[in-house]
Amino acid sequence: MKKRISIVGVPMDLGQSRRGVDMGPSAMRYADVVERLEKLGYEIHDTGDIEINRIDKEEIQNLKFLKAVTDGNDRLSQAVDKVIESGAFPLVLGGDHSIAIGTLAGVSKHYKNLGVIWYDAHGDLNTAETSPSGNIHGMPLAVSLGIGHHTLTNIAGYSPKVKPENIVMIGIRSLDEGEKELIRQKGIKVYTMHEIDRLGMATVIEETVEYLKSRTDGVHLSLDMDGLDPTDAPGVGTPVLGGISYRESHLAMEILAESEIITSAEFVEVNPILDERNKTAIAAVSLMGSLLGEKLL
Ligand code: 4U7
Ligand code: MN
Ligand code: MN
Ligand code: MN
Repeated sequence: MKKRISIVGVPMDLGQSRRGVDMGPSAMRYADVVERLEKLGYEIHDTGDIEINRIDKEEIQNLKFLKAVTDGNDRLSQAVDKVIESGAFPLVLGGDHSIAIGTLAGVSKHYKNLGVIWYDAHGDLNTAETSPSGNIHGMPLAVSLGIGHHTLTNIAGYSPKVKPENIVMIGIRSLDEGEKELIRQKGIKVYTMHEIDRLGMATVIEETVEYLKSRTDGVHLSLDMDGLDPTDAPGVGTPVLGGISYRESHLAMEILAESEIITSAEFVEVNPILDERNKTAIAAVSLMGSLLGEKLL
């Protein structure tokens, strides 16, 4: 039987303050995600988009749009849960990174020891107390560790979703003070840009695979397109100079494909309004191709 992939679109833009990232799923579909993955021999089921409530501005305790973000993630977690139960590989298209809360809530139910690769310029380890912005897209990894507002941590009815020792962060170059503290306190494994420059991406990913293989029974890839350098991925809301190149990212995806450890993935923060001729969506789809086995020859 053909291997199956189910695509779940999440037009979420309320986890941050720059409108347009809700059009990310459309931009990646326009960049031929379905056709590209079908060419690799997969059976693709595009399940469409999760409903996100368009509500007025709402801020509770430095958590912007808490209710709408919670509701959307609740629906997303159920959709992802269903995909895994159907036996397909969940491929989630964002939307801002607050959607990792729902994706991980749906995925981690199915694994005792879920591994997470967090590919991002940022740590996304803030809480309402440490966040300088109140934007929930800066909090999903903390929430998944069980740290944060209870409506977010309790999505799907259990917490935490991930253990700190099962996380590897890659591409990090912008951390707030509270995030640095949490990383040290929890002993989370991090490859900042410094380590990527020193070791090279091949070694970073090989070490990551080695580390996660032995301790996890599934690995989720959460890929924030701002992990890439803004020259290669300009269509993101919070760009940070000095990022991972397009080529290094492809190499990373190719090594992950060979490793066969990835059991679910999400590609987030594509904002077509800020993009240049859909460049960031095209890059994202190209990375999905490599992650799922596309070869140059
Ligand atoms: B993204 C930030 F302060 N840390 O919390 C915050 F720098 O999902 C940015 O990685 C968060 O894009 C970026 O607002 C969240 C800020
Ligand atoms: Mn289930
Ligand atoms: Mn992020
Ligand atoms: Mn980011």
